[in-house]
Amino acid sequence: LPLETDLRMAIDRKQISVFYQPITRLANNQLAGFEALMRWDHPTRGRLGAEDFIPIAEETGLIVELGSYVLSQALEQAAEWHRALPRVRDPLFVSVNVSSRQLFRQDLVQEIRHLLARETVPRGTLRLEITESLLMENPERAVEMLEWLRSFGARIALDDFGTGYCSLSYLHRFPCDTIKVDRSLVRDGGLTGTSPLILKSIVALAHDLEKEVVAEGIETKDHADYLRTLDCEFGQGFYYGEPMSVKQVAALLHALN
Ligand code: G
Ligand code: G
Ligand code: MN
Ligand code: NA
Repeated sequence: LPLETDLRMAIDRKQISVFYQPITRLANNQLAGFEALMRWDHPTRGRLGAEDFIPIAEETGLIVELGSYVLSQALEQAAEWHRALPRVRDPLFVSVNVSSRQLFRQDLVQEIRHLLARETVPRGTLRLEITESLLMENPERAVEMLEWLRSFGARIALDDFGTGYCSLSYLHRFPCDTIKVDRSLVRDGGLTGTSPLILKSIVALAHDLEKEVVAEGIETKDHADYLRTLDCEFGQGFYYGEPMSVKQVAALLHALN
């Protein structure tokens, strides 16, 4: 497995980087935070997206080390953004994907507690994105972990919501603050068909349960406008911005100042 061998050395060789995709508050079109997304600049294969190597990283357990790296980078960046931006606006949050190999390790809780103590960021800065399939691997343990993580000030986002097989029951079962509606549902939003109704129902249900909603895959102004009419809090997608490097984020924040 050559890719696996390469991946073992990728962090030390500084080939792994974290990109950040903007998440926008729909009500005022203001930048609200970013999702951290791993990238691998492979020496011969070029830049690889997460889907090209996360599965290998999960199989081999390397995801634990990679995940720790992303978490520490993301929090370091968030602290940097807070220093860079004036205090008049809400602090930007950073949303980090977590795999099951990470979540079900005893020391993830300690790790996050230490990171939150090291970087002085406001409560709620760190959001952890967790998929429902991950939660279903061990629901009792997942609930326990999520409660610990929240007690340290991390927020929990249910990722890829609407793609699982019995999504709605999870909203009651798992402690979470935010729901990220999968882009497959947003794609047809505002157009004809059943998707707009499903979107509308998901947002309404989330709000009844006092959870915020991020709509993913916002690619057009129509998508954004439709989600805004539903009072969906946040939008993420190519319409607002692609995942960008640390440098690009810095330039973006500089332009906001
Ligand atoms: O941006 P991209 O197409 O590469 O992301 C594809 C998927 O890979 C994302 O939906 C996300 O679930 C996963 N992913 C991206 N970055 C990370 C990461 O840092 N950790 C984990 N566990 N998954 C990630
Ligand atoms: O699964 P996760 O939701 O964490 O996914 C983030 C992935 O979605 C990344 O791979 C990112 O590149 C991709 N993505 C982000 N915005 C858009 C978009 O507007 N359209 C499409 N097709 N993909 C997007
Ligand atoms: Mn995600
Ligand atoms: Na998602």
